[in-house]
Amino acid sequence: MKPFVVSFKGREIDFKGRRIVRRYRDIMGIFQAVDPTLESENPVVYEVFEAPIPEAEGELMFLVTILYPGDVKGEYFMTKGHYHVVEGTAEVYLGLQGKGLILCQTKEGDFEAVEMTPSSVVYIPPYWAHRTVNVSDEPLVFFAVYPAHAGHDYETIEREGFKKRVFKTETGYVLR
Ligand code: PAN
Ligand code: ZN
Repeated sequence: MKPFVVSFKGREIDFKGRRIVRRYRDIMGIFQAVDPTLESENPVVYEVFEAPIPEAEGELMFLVTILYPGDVKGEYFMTKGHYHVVEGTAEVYLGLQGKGLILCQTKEGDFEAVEMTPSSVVYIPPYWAHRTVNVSDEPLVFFAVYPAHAGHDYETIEREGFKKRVFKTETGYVLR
């Protein structure tokens, strides 16, 4: 592979790699309630634009996620969330637009939630599962980079969930 550069502006992102689109019906099981209107409209909840990097040790994968604003009966739109399969791998998120909350937890039961706004850099250490929640009313856009061989374990989170969920209130968000 040779050095390369990609750039993007707003939502016109072409990182030349995979584009992953998650619609409501693909991920509705992660939310506490079911919303029949969303079920019939089936909107895009988030999309991921990856760079064409091989999933090999030594490589760094990078991507941009756009998580749209919205909620399911008060529970904010969020990503599925995962542990890395190679658990000793960290990740860095850089906020570009909107306001997010990154829920992090370990298999030992530790839990942390950190806010991400434009220009803030979030460090997710090895062994911490992570899920992103859009707590704003605009698209949450962020850049991520992690060891390309890390892999994604979604099953553990599907089975066990995160310790807390994030709901909309009149004054902001609340964790329950
Ligand atoms: C992120 C996430 C991305 C989508 O790039 O993969 O935001 O979230 P889910 O993978 O949980 O659906 C990341 O943490 N990659 O390792
Ligand atoms: Zn990750």
